[in-house]
Amino acid sequence: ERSYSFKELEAKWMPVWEDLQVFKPLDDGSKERRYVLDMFPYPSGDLHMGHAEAFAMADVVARYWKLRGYDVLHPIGWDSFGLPAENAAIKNNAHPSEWTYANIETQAESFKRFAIASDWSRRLHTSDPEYYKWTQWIFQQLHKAGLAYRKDHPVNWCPKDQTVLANEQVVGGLCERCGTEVTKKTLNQWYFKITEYAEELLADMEGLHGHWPERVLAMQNNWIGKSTGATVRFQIKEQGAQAGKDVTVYTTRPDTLYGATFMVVAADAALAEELVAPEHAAELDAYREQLSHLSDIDRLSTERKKTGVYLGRTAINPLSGEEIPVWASDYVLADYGTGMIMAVPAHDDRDIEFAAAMDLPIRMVVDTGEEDPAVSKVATMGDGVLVNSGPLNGLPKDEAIAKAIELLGEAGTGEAATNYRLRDWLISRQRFWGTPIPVVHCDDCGEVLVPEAQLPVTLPEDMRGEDLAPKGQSPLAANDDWKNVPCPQCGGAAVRDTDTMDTFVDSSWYFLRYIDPNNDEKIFDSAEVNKWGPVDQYVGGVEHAILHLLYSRFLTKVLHDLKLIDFDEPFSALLNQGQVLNGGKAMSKSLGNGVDLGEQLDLYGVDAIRLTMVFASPPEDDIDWADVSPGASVKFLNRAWRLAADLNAAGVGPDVDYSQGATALRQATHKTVDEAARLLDSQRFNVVIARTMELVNTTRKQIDSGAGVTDPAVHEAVTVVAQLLSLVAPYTAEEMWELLGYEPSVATSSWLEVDPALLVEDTITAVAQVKGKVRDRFEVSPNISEEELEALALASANVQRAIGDKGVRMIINRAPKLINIVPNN
Ligand code: ANZ
Ligand code: ZN
Repeated sequence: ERSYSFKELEAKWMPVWEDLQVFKPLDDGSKERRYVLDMFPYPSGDLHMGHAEAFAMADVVARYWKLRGYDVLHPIGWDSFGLPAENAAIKNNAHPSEWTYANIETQAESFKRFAIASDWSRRLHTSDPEYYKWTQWIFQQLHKAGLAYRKDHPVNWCPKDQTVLANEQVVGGLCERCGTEVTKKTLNQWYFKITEYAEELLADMEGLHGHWPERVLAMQNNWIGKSTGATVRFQIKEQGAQAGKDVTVYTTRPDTLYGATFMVVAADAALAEELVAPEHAAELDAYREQLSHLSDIDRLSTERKKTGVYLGRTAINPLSGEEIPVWASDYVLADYGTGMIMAVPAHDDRDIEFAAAMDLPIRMVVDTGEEDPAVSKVATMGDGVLVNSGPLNGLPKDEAIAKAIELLGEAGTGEAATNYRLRDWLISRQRFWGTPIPVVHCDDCGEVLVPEAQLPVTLPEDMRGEDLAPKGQSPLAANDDWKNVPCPQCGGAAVRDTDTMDTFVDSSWYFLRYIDPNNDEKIFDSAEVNKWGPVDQYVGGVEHAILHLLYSRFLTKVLHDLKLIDFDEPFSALLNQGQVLNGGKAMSKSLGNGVDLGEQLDLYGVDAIRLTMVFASPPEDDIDWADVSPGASVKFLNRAWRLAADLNAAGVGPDVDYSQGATALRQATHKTVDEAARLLDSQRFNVVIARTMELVNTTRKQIDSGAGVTDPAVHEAVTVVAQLLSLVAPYTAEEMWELLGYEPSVATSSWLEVDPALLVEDTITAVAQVKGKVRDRFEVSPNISEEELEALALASANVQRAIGDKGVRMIINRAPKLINIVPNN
């Protein structure tokens, strides 16, 4: 007799699928297209449990849609530029490509073994010149559109990694990668003007509600950080040689103008230097020097004691005419709003701390019913009625805001304004293993784009080991052969830009390239991309809730505006799969609780591991590997497989007439299919597996209870079991499919058409008792006859065992719910 061996099945079916190119889309328009995508992996070592979990979830969607008759695109590739490859190269005196491509091969083999339903012919790697050529092309399109520019800017600098860090890469003042304290350094850097799209990025989230996790939308919303208020111009009082100049502040609370008792300019802003009176200049300089060591996060921390420098100037309040002192401090940021504020200590936390530290006046202008902040030293921020505010007195806060804006407008000293916390995207990196910025700097012509015909600007292949070590500038800057080129415009001596792009640029458009990955004439064929895009279902970790998703949304909008694509949001639906934990904690080297994916696959097989992951919880929840039982999954798969094996042994094939099958089992089968569709559409994958398990049990009972394996309803039920299992356990399902007498592949089979007549009635559970004691249960039709129920009960092995050799004295038949058999004494 045959037995179930996952090892044999894995070896048997993978080559067949590759041969049949099961997951290559038809792409001929004969079927409706669906695009499902996992966030592509970074090639650090082999696949881990987290990859497996994410890819298992996306695969359920891909395989389900295929069964439902869609033409499914589910590509795979690698996000293969980045720092770890460079660090490995420095350590091993190698080129980063060696480590990168070796790891990609390892991962690719693992993905294939893991039976990811991908079209491998579309595979891409962002570090391939064929790919990054188009990343460079995108840079140039942004440049031409005025959306890529350079500026001198104090940037977050990691002194250990010797690189610039984006704000997001500074966590609690420390470098996200190495934990070193971040400092500031002024560099000339490339930026993408994402701020130009702030409003659109915000507004278009409207359409994503219900399709993206709410918390991701909330995080994007906060990151964009829209606020509304007013800009207000104050006049600096004439002093000696210093003429009276205007300064502008941004405030969300123009209603509190009469409570402004001082002004504060960001100490590191150029404006601070402009404003400072000569006798205070030295003090300001010293303060700025200290400041260069602080991160923005520290600066904004409410824990730190407020510090600052009086600039020796006085400003005039445009509404009240009051004269107030001008200070510089680090708690005002140079690059938010206008870099200067009117301080209203009575109603702002940070201002009141500063006022307390510098002994500046506090004046309540909004009466909230709480204690006067001048007394309590606690700012009140709620709604209330205006006091001490001239023409605003008596108005509630909202009306006072409107009135203040109106008065400022009349006086020509201010107007309503909107502000965003979102900053432009700093894309320059002083690292080697990234996409080179396709620009040449010429003394005569300035910034010149490398002509399109000369793209890609490739990375040199002869740099390795120490050549790549960070030295405070890009390693490429030390490579004269690479760097020195004739100016594309005037032919004179010029140098290449030696920075590379943030790897988030590479990953912000890869989903488009998958649609036309081998195009060497264009970034992609727009018509093709419009057929498949946008991605119908994106799957990935919540750690990408902000940056990757925001950058992808931004670039999609830019490409849309450049008329390259006709949609302007990249991902119609997003699923954040949970994490795989062990012992309730994330797996980590330091905790020593890591679970090796390869070992798990060797022990239990791919199908059982995938099944375990999908069955453990709803896809968005974490899984604790300490709580699951892959061994039980193996047993279940064995039981399911056995059904098909039994049918095969009995010679039952798909040619049987299902309409002749036992009604109760047919109802159970059709009900399962009907419910599974709804569950899969709402991503309750774990429940689908529970239902599949129930159908396996019901089918086995039906076989055992009389009609036997030849009942046509059994073949129908097992066909459905194989299809549902194919979503998570493709090897087992494919083998079952063959045992059922079908041609491969189950993945390309069609979803059972539900017969509504079989859905009308639910099955009910009939109980079989022997002498009043429950011995068995069956799922039966509520219309089951007394004879049928009796036959079912007497065929039960459990019932027979209880009767033993005594013979039956009496049967009390209460079909459909109960049958009680009383044996002879
Ligand atoms: C006066 C005022 C009174 C303010 C009050 C608040 C409460 P959001 O919502 O974040 O936009 N601000 C403006 N520019 C700043 C900068 N560069 N650095 C630090 N703080 C700055 O907040 C805007 C508010 O933050 C502004 O409104 C300003 O303080 C402060 F009862 O102005 B407010
Ligand atoms: Zn030139």
